[in-house]
Amino acid sequence: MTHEIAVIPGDGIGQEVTPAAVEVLEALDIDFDFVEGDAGDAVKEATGDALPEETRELAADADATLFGAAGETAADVILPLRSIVGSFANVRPARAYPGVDAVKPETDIVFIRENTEGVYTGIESEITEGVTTLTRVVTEDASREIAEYGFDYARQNDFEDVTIAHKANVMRQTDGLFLETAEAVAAERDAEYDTALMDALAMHLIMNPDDYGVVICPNLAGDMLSDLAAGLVGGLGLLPSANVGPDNALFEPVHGSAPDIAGEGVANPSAMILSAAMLLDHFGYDEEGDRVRTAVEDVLENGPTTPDLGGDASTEDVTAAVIDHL
Ligand code: GGG
Repeated sequence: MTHEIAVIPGDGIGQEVTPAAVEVLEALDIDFDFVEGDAGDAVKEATGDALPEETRELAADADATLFGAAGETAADVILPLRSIVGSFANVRPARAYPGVDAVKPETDIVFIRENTEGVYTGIESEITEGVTTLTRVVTEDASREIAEYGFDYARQNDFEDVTIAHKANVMRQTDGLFLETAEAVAAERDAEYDTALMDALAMHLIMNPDDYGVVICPNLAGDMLSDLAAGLVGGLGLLPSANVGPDNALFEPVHGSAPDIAGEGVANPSAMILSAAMLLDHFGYDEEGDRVRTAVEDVLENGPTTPDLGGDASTEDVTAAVIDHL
């Protein structure tokens, strides 16, 4: 069976790490048909539209999408793409790997980030000069969907600790609904859990990351806390993610376009290749997904590594080493 994969490198280092992931997938004995689409800052400059209609259609029609990185046009590119594939959950695992100089080597946390609402609705306006507003939307349906996904994910992947992140003492209605709904889901499953105010949680994650397993978060909190956790394990070059919906999915590294190193050929492709491993899991190629993860782990431990991890290897060197290990 052929799987059609939309490949959208996007901006900056997305142009460098996305081909690396495709190369790794091509090295496996699986029938993938890769079709590339354009999106991002340069496309907007050239055409006036950061996400052209043909790219939208490509993602909608494909069996899954590999996305690289969004830059200044993130709100016009990655948010619509996540919606086009119907994703409601953004799964962001933050793991420390042997051989990588991690601040907290005991970290093994999966952020289950609500992917459709919160403050990422794009409902913003300038009501008068110098006064702007943003509408934060939280619904019972979306809160239920993400909480069910999070508790099921924890059970299926043997995580004992589940934490519901919120700020319901301040955002009483919106995060109040998120928290109340997630706690109801836990009660239905007779599942153990903790709740945590997201500001305090940021501190506790740094001090005691081993107290946490699965963290179920509203949208913005999931975006921020997963980046914080990247800092605990060696940087953003190591965090993959899956945007999961009922019928389709999009896989992307947690990092953005990294304009400071874009074009130099030294971006760490690990996060993107690990995102491709999550794509393999999604299609049921568990053994191949594990092989890719093991290959990345071997390379992280034994080199070569890119400058973000203290090495001097290029993106291509690391990709070739991963394929060699496969
Ligand atoms: N590949 C992830 C990416 O491009 N991140 C840039 C960004 O601004 N993302 C916002 C988000 O993840 O919601």
